[in-house]
Amino acid sequence: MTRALYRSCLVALMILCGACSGAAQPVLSAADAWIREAPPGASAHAGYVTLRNNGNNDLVCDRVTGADFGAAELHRSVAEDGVMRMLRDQRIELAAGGTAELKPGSYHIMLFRAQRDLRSGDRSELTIHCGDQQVSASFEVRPT
Ligand SMILES: [Cu+2]
Repeated sequence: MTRALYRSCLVALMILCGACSGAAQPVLSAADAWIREAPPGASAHAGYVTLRNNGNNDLVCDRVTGADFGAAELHRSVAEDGVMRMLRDQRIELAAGGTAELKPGSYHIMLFRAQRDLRSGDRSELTIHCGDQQVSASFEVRPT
C-alpha cells in the first residue's frame, strides 16, 4: 500500500468514526445534576437536573433509581395561597427536542432513605427513566 493510499484510508476511517458518534448521540441527556445537601439528621434529599430530549418522540419521565437511596419520587413544588407545597406528580413531560428543568421551587427528584451520608462535594449516580429511554448522571452534592 502506498503511503498516500494509507493516509486516505485513515481519513476515511476518521470520517466514518465521526458519523458513528453522531448516530450514537443518546436520545436523552442530562446536565447540571446536583443534590441539595440535607441538614444533619434529615434522610430526604432533593435532586435537580436539566433533561434534554434529543429524539423525535415525546417522552414522559416517571421513574428515578439510584443505589444510594431507598426510594425516589418525582415531585413538583407549587405555591398555593402563598404557601409552598409539594405535589407527588410522578411524571414529567419531555417533548421531542425539548428540555425539562428540575430546579428549586419547581420539579425535583425527592430522594428518600439515603443509604450513606452525603455531604457537600460527594457524588451520587441516579438514573432517570423516561418511557423506553433512560439517562444516568453523576449528581454532585452542593450546600444549601
Ligand atoms: Cu419533594
